[in-house]
Amino acid sequence: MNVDQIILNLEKKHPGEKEYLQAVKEVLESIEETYNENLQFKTAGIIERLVEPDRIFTFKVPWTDDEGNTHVNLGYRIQFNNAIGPYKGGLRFHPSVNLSILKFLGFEQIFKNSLTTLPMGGSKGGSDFNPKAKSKLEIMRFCQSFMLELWHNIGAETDIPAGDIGVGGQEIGFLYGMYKKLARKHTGVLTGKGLNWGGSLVRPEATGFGNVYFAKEMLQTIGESFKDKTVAVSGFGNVAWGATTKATELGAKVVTLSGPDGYVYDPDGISGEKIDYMLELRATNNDIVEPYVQEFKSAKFIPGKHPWEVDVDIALPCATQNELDADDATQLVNNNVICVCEGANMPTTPEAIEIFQKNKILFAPGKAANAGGVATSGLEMSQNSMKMNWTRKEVDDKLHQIMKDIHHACKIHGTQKDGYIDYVKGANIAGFLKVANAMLDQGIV
Ligand code: NDP
Ligand code: 2IT
Repeated sequence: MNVDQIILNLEKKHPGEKEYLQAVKEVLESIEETYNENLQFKTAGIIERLVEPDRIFTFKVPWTDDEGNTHVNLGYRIQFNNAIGPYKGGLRFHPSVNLSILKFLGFEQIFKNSLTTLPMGGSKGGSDFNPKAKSKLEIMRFCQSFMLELWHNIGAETDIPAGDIGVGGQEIGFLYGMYKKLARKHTGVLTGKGLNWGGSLVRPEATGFGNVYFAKEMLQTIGESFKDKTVAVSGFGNVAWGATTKATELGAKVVTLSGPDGYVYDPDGISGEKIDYMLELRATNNDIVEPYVQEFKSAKFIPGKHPWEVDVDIALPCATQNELDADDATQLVNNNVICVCEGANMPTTPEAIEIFQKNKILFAPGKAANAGGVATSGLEMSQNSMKMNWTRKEVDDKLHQIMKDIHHACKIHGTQKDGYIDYVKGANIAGFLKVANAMLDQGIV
């Protein structure tokens, strides 16, 4: 395999899809050696078949606002690969959504889902709809219109969507209500459902909890723990909330949160009622984090900046892609950060990853370190199939074990000669091998 040539060809075929090409390049670079060692992969065209989605659905989503005006957004579902299980992945509602972003997320999801040890293929979807400042009824009408198109192409055994940026419990409820009405079936077709109608305990906090469980394993490899460490978290959404909660529970002090407007620095630590307030802040449908400093006087707001300039031991980027660049990485390294563990999908730029790895900082990619969310979605699917509910402890224990297993897989495939664990390589190789071998077994399809 010649990675540069493949990327060049893909660039010609899909010009301008920079996030997608970035994600593909990272995976191909990691697996190149493993791939070349197995001639069967080449003969079966595994790479050529993996980098293109099985199919893409694009559709128009018309909806009316509270004043009666009509709006049209674009809707997408990208079914990438179902070699190891039905397509599975979230829906993102954010004005920045485009094909490149959803293709990068869908591609990453294949390897992430493979790492969870559960039988799930990879997909992603969403819309350029902006849920900010919309009324509940506007969001409901949008979700209903979105599902009116999507429902033909999803199902509990074919493709199971869930949440992502801008899609939380409320949106999953509206989407599910419409699916149920159209399909006349009450099945586990979506995950992240409400507890009263098929949801799983721990799913809301699972991505953040899993992220911290993973970081805990990383820290253990150097004889460290979360106890008494300072932590910078970015974002103030679902993942940031779960990560802040669990890191605090393990004895760390989380000192930052961030939004598109800047970041909040709270040297007293973001714990207890402050974590609850984060949820309130998100629920206001407002996209700024600044109001935190009016509520809690210990904090200050730093406009237009990322939290990576703060002197911390651990960094958990939990907002969005490419939010931590080379300058941020240099700053963190200069401040002697020991561990950077991605809660978001691809928040660290390739140049920043290189800086962390050169400096032998513990660094884990999202496809391993944020897999707790989709893993718990997998556990929700199992409970739906069995028509049973596990207790909070049962789900949390399973999640914890899955994160330990993912860490172990990364260690097996990523440990370098000097003992440093290259988690990027480890995650990509472990995730790839399972999918590639399944594809080999199933012939050219
Ligand atoms: P939320 O919508 O709950 O929160 C997203 C956070 O990121 C918000 O603080 C949001 O601010 C901020 N954000 C979004 N887009 C941008 C942007 N372009 N620039 C700056 N900030 C931005 O989403 P989640 O917490 O669910 O998702 C966060 C990350 O975690 C994403 O990368 C997602 O793909 C990933 N992830 C989520 C999982 C889940 O189960 N929910 C599972 C695994 C990964 P605002 O909305 O105000 O712009
Ligand atoms: O990026 C992700 O893994 C998610 N948004 C969660 C997907 C899911 O199906 O639970």
